[in-house]
This record gives sequence, structure tokens and C-alpha cells, in this order.
Amino acid sequence: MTAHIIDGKAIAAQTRESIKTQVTALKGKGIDVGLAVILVGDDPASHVYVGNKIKACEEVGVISTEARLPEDTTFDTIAKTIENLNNDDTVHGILLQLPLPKHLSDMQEDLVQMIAPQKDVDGLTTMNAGKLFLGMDDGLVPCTPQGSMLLIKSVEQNLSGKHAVVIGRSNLFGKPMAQLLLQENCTVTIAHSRTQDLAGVCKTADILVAAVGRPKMVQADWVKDGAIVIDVGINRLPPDTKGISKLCGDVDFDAVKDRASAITPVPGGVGPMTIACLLGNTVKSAS
Ligand code: LUD
Repeated sequence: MTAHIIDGKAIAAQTRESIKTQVTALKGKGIDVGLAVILVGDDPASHVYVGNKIKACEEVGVISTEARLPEDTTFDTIAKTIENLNNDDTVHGILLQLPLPKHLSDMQEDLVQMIAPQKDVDGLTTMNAGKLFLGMDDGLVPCTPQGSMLLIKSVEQNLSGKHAVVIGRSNLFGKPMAQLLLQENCTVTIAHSRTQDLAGVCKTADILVAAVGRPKMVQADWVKDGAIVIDVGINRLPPDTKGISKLCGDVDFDAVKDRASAITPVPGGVGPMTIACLLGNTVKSAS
């Protein structure tokens, strides 16, 4: 069997089309949807992701503003930036791109929690995380899990009773992903770096979601025949002889595609969906 390759790029493009319609409708009511992105430091990957987000905003008519702050920015400067955006009525969504530079890592959570919950388009504040946990649908759900769920649903609408294994337990992805799967009546296992017999656990998954940050960790013999495999990892491989550094996921795509029933590629899988869902959350905030 060779897997259906889930085209995240195409599904994201469809999602953006429907968002564009909503943005236009809001414009008709005199509301210009606005997103503010805060990017601190020089991480090249973060710059690529934020660049893609700004481009997507333009495409659907969302007005984006970008606060680019230098690597050595202090806690107080970021706090002040967030406060100003919280009080700015033209801004409906605020996103603090993570990770922050090393010297701020201990304070990252405190800064995230300063974002007004109604503008927290990353869904990371206690209010939005709590609403997801309680199954309330008026909160904002983190973009990458939301996008991953849309990709799963594009191949299988009824997930009831299926065993879903999420590798990774971060606040940004693993924990909210598990909640979304639970809402769909999956039996959910959250696996992580301390999990015993990780390969064996993964092998029992009908839906396997990998978000660990280790290139090609998930091998063919970790995957049940016919499983749906969602690859959330984005790893940059060392440059080849031509000096080109390719992206790869946490899943060994070439090997796993002959086992799975459906699989997401990297790039062109979950990444574009993260961005589409960010636009969706921003429209939800504005509405
Ligand atoms: N922080 C995210 N950090 C990292 N891929 C993203 C992402 C676009 N606060 C906060 O934006 O939601 C977030 N909120 N995240 N991520 C990951 C995570 C964050 C990752 C990939 C992409 C956003 C993306 O555009 C492209 C693709 O997979 O096709 C490839 C991009 C490339 O490097 O060429």
C-alpha cells in the first residue's frame, strides 16, 4: 500500500479562501481585521515563519503589523509592547513568536500570559487553554493542533474510538493536540522523551502525530498498517554537497509512506495549515 499524501498546501489555500470571504464581510461592517506579530531576535527559522504569516495576511486582506525587536531586548520592552497592543483597538490578534532568545526563556511564559485572552490568537493564555480543556468552543485554539486536526479530518471524518498517539507534550502543540483528539472521541496517548518502548506505543496508533524535533525519528516499523500519520516536525538537515539544506520532518517519509494510509509531507503539510488557522483565529477575534 502506498499512502495518500495529504496536501497541506492545497487545503490551506482552500481555508484561506473562506477566510478571505469573512474578512471582506467584516470590512463591509467597517471592521478592518488586524494582526500584530512580535518577533524577537535573529532565529532564521522564526523569520521564515513570520514572513510566511505576513504574506498570508496580505493575501486575505488582514492588516498585519510586525514588531521586530533585537536579540538583546529586555523583558520590560516586550511587556510594554504587549501592553500597547492589548490597548490598541485596531489590533484583534497578538502573536508572540516563540521561542524567545535564550536570556528570556525563563520569562517566556510570563510574557505570553500578558496577552489579552481575547487577542491571544495562539491560544496559549490560561483562559484559552482552560476553555479547550473544558471543551468550551468560544476560546481560541492553538494554530498547529487546529491545522493538524483539519488535515486528519480531510481523510477521516469519524475518529471515534480510534487510538491516537501524540509524540510531544508541549503547551504549544502536544497538550492541545491531545485535547482536540479527545473531543473527537479518540483514545489518546501522549508519548514523550521518557516514554518506555516508544516504538511499541506508536505501533498501536491508528492516528500517529509526531512533534518531537528529531529528524526522521519515526521509522516504518513504528507504524501500524493503514495508520494516519501527521508529521509536525520541521528539521533543517545539514547542507548537502551543493550547499542546499533540505527540510525534513520527524517521520521517515519515504519509508513510512508504504505503511500508512495517509501521511503529511514536510514541507507542504502542517506548516501552511498553522498559518491558515492563525488567520482564522484572527477573524474569530475580530468578529
Ligand atoms: N510560536 C509558532 N513557533 C514555532 N512551514 C509556527 C510554523 C509556519 N507563538 C508561536 O508558527 O504558531 C506559532 N506560534 N509556530 N510554526 C511552528 C511554531 C511558534 C512552522 C512552519 C511554518 C509556521 C511554515 O511556513 C513551511 C512548510 O512546512 O511548508 C516551510 C517553511 C520553510 O522553512 O521553508
